[in-house]
Amino acid sequence: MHPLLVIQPEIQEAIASGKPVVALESTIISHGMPYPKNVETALAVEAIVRKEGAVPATIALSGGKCRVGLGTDELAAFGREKDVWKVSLRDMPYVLSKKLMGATTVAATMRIAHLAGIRVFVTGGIGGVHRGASNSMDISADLTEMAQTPVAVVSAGIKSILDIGLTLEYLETLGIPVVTIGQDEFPSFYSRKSGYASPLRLDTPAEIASLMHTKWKLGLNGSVLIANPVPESEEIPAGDMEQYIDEALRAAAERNIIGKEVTPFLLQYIAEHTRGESLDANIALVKHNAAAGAAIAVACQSVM
Ligand code: PSU
Ligand code: MN
Repeated sequence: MHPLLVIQPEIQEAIASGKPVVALESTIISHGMPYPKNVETALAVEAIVRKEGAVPATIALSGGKCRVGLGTDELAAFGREKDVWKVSLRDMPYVLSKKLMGATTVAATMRIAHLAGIRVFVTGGIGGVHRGASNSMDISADLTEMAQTPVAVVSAGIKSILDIGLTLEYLETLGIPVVTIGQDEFPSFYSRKSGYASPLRLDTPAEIASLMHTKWKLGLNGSVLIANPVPESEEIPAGDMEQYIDEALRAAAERNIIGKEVTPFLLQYIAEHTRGESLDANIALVKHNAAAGAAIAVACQSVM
């Protein structure tokens, strides 16, 4: 085993015997939702993965190790503590060598999942190309990591705090298949609509598992992005969100928020200014993604 990995025994056993395992990120816990709903959601998501027949593996950094699988107390600490680092690839060497607590983004979680031998990863939304990126050059390392690491990512699409059109172009450049489950339009996180057609559509876990298998069999490295539209009953119309997003972007510009602070700032601003409605939608869609990801991990058993 890799010397920087600590894998919980149950997860290690599942990986070794080819049972379905689903990786989960921790930035969404430490920086994506307020306490205590973040911890409740993380535990509920793990339970859903289990119910669907897969083993959950929440990933984070502590004590100089990449932890694959957190105990309940450790998971709660990542939700409660104030000084947890947000760790993308750039930050991994520092946070590990300093033995700090680090919550992993999509990029860092994928890398660790791959080191551990996990093929399916569930999150809420990925990072992407920010609005105004032609000036700021703010493009998430999630995208470049997805270009090289063979772990499928299940999300509810891309939040329109980002430039969805540019992000889809960038994903095309990087050779990342983008598949939406059950509809032709690419979803935008809180909403089932985005105004952009999904590059691909597949309707069943078996078809998605087969596409993943085919990509990797070809020797094409990198991810498959699977977009799972938020359930209709939980969705917030894209038009309603747009005003909050515009406000949040203006506030970020006024306060000169840059770099890794941008995404957490926007997420928190929007959550506060929609009186919790966006948080409820966020929780619902992550749970929905957990079920979809577990079903895909189960389907992968028959094709991999
Ligand atoms: N987008 C969301 N919710 C999130 C994130 C993104 O809708 O919680 C988090 C994920 O952990 C993602 C990270 O990997 O933000 C991207 O940060 P950045 O834009 O700084 O790369
Ligand atoms: Mn960024």
